[in-house]
Amino acid sequence: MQPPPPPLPQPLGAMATGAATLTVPCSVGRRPKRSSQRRGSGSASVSVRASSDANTVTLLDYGAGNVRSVRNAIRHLGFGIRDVRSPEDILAADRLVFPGVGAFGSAMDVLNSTGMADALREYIQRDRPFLGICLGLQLLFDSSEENGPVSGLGVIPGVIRRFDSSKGLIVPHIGWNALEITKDTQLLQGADGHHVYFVHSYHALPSDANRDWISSICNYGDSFISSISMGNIQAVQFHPEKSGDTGLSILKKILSANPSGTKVPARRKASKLAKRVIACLDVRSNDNGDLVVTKGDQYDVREHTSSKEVRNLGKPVDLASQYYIDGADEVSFLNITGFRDFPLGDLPMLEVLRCASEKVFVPLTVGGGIRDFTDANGRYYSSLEVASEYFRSGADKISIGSDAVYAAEAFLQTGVKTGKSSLEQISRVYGNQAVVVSIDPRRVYVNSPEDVPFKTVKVSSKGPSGEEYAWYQCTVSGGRDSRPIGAYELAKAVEELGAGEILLNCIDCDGQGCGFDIDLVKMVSDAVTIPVIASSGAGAVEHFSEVFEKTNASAALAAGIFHRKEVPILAVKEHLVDAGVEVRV
Ligand code: 1PR
Repeated sequence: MQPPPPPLPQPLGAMATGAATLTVPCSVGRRPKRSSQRRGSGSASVSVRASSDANTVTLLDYGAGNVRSVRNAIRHLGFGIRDVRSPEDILAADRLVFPGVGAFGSAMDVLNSTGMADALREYIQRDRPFLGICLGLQLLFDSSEENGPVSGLGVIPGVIRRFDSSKGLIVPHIGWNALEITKDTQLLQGADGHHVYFVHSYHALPSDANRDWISSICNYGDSFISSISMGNIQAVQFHPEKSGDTGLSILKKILSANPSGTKVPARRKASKLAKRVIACLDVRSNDNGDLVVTKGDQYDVREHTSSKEVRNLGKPVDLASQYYIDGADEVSFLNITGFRDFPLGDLPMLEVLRCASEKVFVPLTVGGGIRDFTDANGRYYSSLEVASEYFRSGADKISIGSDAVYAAEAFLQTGVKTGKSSLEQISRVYGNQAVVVSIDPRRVYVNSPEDVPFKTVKVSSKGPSGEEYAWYQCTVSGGRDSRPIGAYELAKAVEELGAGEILLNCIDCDGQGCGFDIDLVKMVSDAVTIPVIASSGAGAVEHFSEVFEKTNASAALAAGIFHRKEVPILAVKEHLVDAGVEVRV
């Protein structure tokens, strides 16, 4: 499927538009062969036209996903943005940022059909300042096996391949890794020994043919290329705009670039993928109509007083910003009444997202109400439109709850992937790494696995009547309705349908502070090869180390203990380090 069309041209507003002539080195038209020669060294100089505003960055956004995070980070660093509207804008750029998003094939279709592929090749061959991010790195290579093989820009030798999940590797690779820096470059100085954020299923492999380009590698199953650097051409597989202070400092160096300076960095080994600690904000309107962060006990968010008000634990943007400063690896917003309110009618929620994305430079996930919808005037909105609005407003990932349960039930009944479910549509356009499925199961004790047609576990603590087994029944509408499907069956089905990650709640444990449901988390995280986020029940730092030691969870999420300031995020991280669990500190 094609991505949405390129964005409408943005007015340049007050940005400087004057052009000047700059002299730049040139090594036009050649891919370096096998030397350590930098592009431009010893080459002739040519004059090219470029804008005169040293504080303006030209951004290539072809409209296939969330570029808002990159925009926010660039603005946060004090730069203005000029959008590319034509191939000529690429050639006139002073510094070009290309945050490729979406799938490789769709991106190349857009670049080829708009003439931007040729302009990009020429810009790069002129050794003009360039930063590719994520897919913006991959597109520089010869080709990709994603939707293909599909030819890329052909600047760097090599084929982009999928991580191999056949031996149990969790794919997508989502999370924080430290890099092994292999080239003397000032630009990665800030990354030395620090974790940066990755989210991708495909990767570029180092080879003799592309060795001269590589500035750092990373390990995830295989060694893969995490950044390239050649003259003024930089590209990173990670997301500097979502890598906290470390990422912002790298981005700043690249944008204010004097990339020719060199420094010999310490060579550290690439780290293992760090376990993530996620802060979750359940958001809804209170009875006065104000959007507040709330928190339930087993999903009941009303005070146990005569007023029965919705519990108010703070303002969404303030809390999200604080958690970013405190070291959260991700922040999730769950619009918990989204199942009954139409999210695009919930403009305050979109505004919350916009404001949070200007202050939070780690990944933001938003969920609630993602489904097809017909409004009171009979206008139909597809789930893809709802998700797109969330992405445009600053979400890096969206999370689907109820609608994923219905899609999984239908898939398990028929065995047919219709391609029409919200899950399938959104992951096809935005990539499965951008789609989380949030599961809200409730424990149901049974005496024997034969009692139910669902996967059971032998429970660590017996049920009220001495039952030794349990299955975990999925619910929809915030736990209000139970469905005939288990968490295990749901997790496997949504993985097939295109989910990139599972947010695994547990209604029994929610808000209880007694620890995660280890039986549940183990069952689900052993069953799938996509990352599982353990959620519900954290009450102490030890609960985090327990879930990482006893299960295959990639991340642990908590809400109440952070909102009530009972346990700071830093204390969780310090405890995990002491327990030998790799985390981003
Ligand atoms: O069904 O697609 O509209 O999505 C609705 C989303 O809202 C789902 O992700 C669902 O989990 C969430 N949701 C709905 N009702 C509630 C509620 O609490 N009444 N919140 C709700 C789910 C669970 C976690 C919570 C953890 C950690 N909240 O997000 O933050 O349990 O809490 P703790 O650390 O305090 O134990 P759709």
